[in-house]
Amino acid sequence: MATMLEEPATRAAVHMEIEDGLAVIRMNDPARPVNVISAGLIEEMGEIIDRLDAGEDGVRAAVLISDKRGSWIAGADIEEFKNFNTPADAEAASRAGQTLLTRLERLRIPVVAAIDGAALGGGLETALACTYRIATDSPKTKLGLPEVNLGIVPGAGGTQRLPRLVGLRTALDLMLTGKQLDGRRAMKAGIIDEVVPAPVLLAVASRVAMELADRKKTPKSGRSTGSPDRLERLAPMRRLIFSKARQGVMEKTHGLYPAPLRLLQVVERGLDKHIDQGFELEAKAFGELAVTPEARSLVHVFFTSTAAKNDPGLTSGAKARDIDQVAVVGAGFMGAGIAATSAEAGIRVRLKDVKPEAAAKGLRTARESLSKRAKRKRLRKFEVTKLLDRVQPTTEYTGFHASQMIVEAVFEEVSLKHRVIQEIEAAVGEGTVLGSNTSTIPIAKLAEASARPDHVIGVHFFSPVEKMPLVEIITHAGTADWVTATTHGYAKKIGKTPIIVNDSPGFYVNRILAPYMAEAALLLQEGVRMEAIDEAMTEWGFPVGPITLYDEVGLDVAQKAGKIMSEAFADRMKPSDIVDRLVADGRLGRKNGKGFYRFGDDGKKTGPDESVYGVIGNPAARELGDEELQERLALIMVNEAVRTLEEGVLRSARDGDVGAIFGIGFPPFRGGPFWFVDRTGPARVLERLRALEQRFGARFAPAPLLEKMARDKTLFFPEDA
Ligand code: 3H9
Repeated sequence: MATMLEEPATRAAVHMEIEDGLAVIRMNDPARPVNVISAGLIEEMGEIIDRLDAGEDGVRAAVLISDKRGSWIAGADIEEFKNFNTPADAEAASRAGQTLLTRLERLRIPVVAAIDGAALGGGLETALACTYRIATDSPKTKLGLPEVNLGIVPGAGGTQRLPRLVGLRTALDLMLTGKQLDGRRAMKAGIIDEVVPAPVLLAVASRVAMELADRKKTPKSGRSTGSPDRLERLAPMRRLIFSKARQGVMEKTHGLYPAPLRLLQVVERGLDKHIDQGFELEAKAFGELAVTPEARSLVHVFFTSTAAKNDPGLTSGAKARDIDQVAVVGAGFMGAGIAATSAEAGIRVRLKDVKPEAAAKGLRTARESLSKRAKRKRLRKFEVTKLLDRVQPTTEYTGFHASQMIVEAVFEEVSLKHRVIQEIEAAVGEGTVLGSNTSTIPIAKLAEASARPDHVIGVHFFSPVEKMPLVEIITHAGTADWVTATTHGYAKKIGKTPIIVNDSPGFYVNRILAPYMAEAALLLQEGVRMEAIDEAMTEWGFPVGPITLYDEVGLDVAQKAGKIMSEAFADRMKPSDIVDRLVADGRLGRKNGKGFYRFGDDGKKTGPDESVYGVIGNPAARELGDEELQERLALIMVNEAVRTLEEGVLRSARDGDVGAIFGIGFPPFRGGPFWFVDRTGPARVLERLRALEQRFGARFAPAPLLEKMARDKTLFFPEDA
């Protein structure tokens, strides 16, 4: 006989239905867009486990499923991390999670995790405690342990269960990178037992649960990788794996992030012990890490970037228009990247260039990129064909009228862009957004050529488009709110994190980059070696130093951008003539294999090109400590960021942190320039800038807003103080 046991209405995050010996445990937190493991959910799940433990209604098997489409469990409730005041608070949270999942794992009945949507962090840890795991093939299904990205380690048993299930190398790779796998890749890794289409998930999971109860089936996961690998059980092999992993972490992070190193320690020490002892080590590490400044900054990055993605910050209530087709004008490297990224998100794309060869080349570049992604995602043949067919090349404006959004990515020249805007407008009607992927030209200037200036907006992608997560959306004074909302929606749809800024030279990202790059050139002029400058900044946490960045961006591009910025902000951004001299010497950076550094035939950087010092007329004999280099370079950028907020270029400090981290690689563990000011203290930042101003002049003059904040003792994020 079927029974339906409802939970009290006030506590409806989890409820259980029992029918014919099968319990279906359904999660659906009404207060949240996603299911999270909050203190409340732990309590409710605990009560359900009590009932199952007591053998309620002859339950023989259970299925754990979510009623929220596209979300299984997104992990621990990161909001609750803000309440961790001491390591003991966080350790207690970890222990609560571990205890719940150990109870789930040790139930006498089999439990099948039926996963559709994100199973991340504590979500995947929950699945690991189940007997059998089935995932859907939906693109929303993602499995991973992304805790290191929040400055912590998995705290609900993941550090111990995952290596025991899939082997050391696979587990370390997943936990150190935080990478997220879709159902098929998770099955290949040995995490998932079965992948099914979403509509049949519950039916399959229910059948499997009963088969497991009847011992007609056993879990398969873990086996495909042959794990735990026999070789990995040998002590020398293990030592080698850990030492390589440690080396990799140090190379990547310079030891600036405590979580990955601590993770390696917890896994290594826990592996030889009983799993419960491993849990002890894990809880302690979780507790200590969760209250570090690095973890606090990374949690800030999570919330600010999510908010930037979800909130266009428009007060008018203007609605975004749905986008299913875009047209890209200019099939160069950027245009092809924009086309590929859009197609990957399910959008049809017209990719136009003037000459058929150029359009064909753009198509090839876009398709190569899509094919690589399809391979990584293990798409089936028909899915790949469908994906590639989404990009159509053209030399005409045909088919443009069906696009809701146009992105022009032609050469950075005002007259050319003006002409292209007019041609586009002749081909499309009212209601089509006209976006320009310019990185330097004011959007208001571009709009001058438009018959519908309110439709014109900047949509600034970063290179390579497929990899860089930021899109800077630039509105000019006349941009209509629906245009802003639609562009924001488009950026989000293609998986980017957008920030919306007001039109101004360099917008936000290049504006704060310019004084930083100019300062690096001045340091070279003062005789500091290029590697010393680069190393100082990678040690500070940037992925590459500014001199390497010159080579990557292209010296000619940097020269052009530098001129525009120095014209606009003559008092602060007067560039040294070093870049001019290098360009005159035929050095364009990586693209022609000749820049500050040397490049091998394979395009890899081989070392500093000593002849550069001859070109710039300085023997590079001056030694400055890392601290001085870091202070000059970091503070000049941070100060400029504050100015952009003060001038209204940025709409919020939140966007400023997101833009600097995702657009430039400002060290995430420092939380972005504004978070950095808060953590360092505005008064201290002001004092250091004043000292630099005294030594080096007006380019270090503190932003008036900093002076005000120091005086009034205010912060950018007072709620997180
Ligand atoms: C962990 O699990 C530790 C354990 O090992 C230890 C336990 C003891 N918490 O991104 P979206 C909110 S650490 C709180 O726009 P999507 C988010 O802020 C955790 N809130 O949706 C947003 O709020 P709002 C490890 C969360 O569909 C809303 O949900 N897990 C959480 O584009 C919608 O989010 C992770 O690091 C959370 N865990 O993407 C996963 N997750 O509406 C973090 C989401 O107010 N989450 N919110 O703006 C994600 O990666 C994405 O949110 C997800 C959905 C892929 C799940």
